Amino acid sequence: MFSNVIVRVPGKSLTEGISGADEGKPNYTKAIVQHENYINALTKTGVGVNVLPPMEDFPDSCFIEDNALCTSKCAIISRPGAQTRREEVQAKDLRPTLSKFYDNIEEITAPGTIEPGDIMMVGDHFYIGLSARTNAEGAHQMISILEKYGLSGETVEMKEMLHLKTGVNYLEHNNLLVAGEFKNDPRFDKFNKIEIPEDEAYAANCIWINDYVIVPAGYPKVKKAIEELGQYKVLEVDTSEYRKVDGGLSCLSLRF
Ligand code: CIR
Repeated sequence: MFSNVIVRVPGKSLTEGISGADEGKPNYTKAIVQHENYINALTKTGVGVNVLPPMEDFPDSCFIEDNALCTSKCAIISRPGAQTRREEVQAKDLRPTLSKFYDNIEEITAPGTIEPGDIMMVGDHFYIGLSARTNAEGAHQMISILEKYGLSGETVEMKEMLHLKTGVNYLEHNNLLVAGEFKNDPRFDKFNKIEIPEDEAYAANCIWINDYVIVPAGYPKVKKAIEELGQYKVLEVDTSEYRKVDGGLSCLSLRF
């Protein structure tokens, strides 16, 4: 059960965000409308939405998921692996906002790097992808912090995807969306795996919030597969402008 989310409105600089997508630059006006629709969908799930203002100096700062890991016991401020994102976590409003909800705030320190887009929560256990953004030291620090609070973590080797949750996302009720390189990873065999077809790979990044699953608009096979599970109310939000800078639904919020 989540009660709160934190989002950050994108700045005009979103057009300069890091991208490997080769789909052109995001349209800022459209991105703002999509962000409002995202907030409306989150509100519908019953959570309180905390909206932080844009940070023009950081083109990728709307992808606030990568700034902290919010657990049931503590929040951990990250240390992003991407150089242009490293200082995002120094935002004046990040720690004070987390402090409204958490007494315990920890942080990852150099030389560790970690972007929580690489971290998937399954109950009290956290899978941490070792990506180009998250190094072994960052994962090690994160697991030590989690253990201090009675939580646990394990690392996941990965080769192709930007972040772990680019390709694997937990929808509670033992249901796991899996795409690409994670389809055959035996560590996920204990879940009810919903395999994402190659042509809808982007939609592996859906988010579960309470009784709802939010799915990116335009991926009918994935939407149908989730609806057929019969356990969720499904909402669609168009994220086309965020996809152009490799971002998806999970990246746009902290949920706790
Ligand atoms: C980046 O490359 O960092 C951004 N353009 C996209 C971040 C996506 N975040 C996520 O998957 N958690």
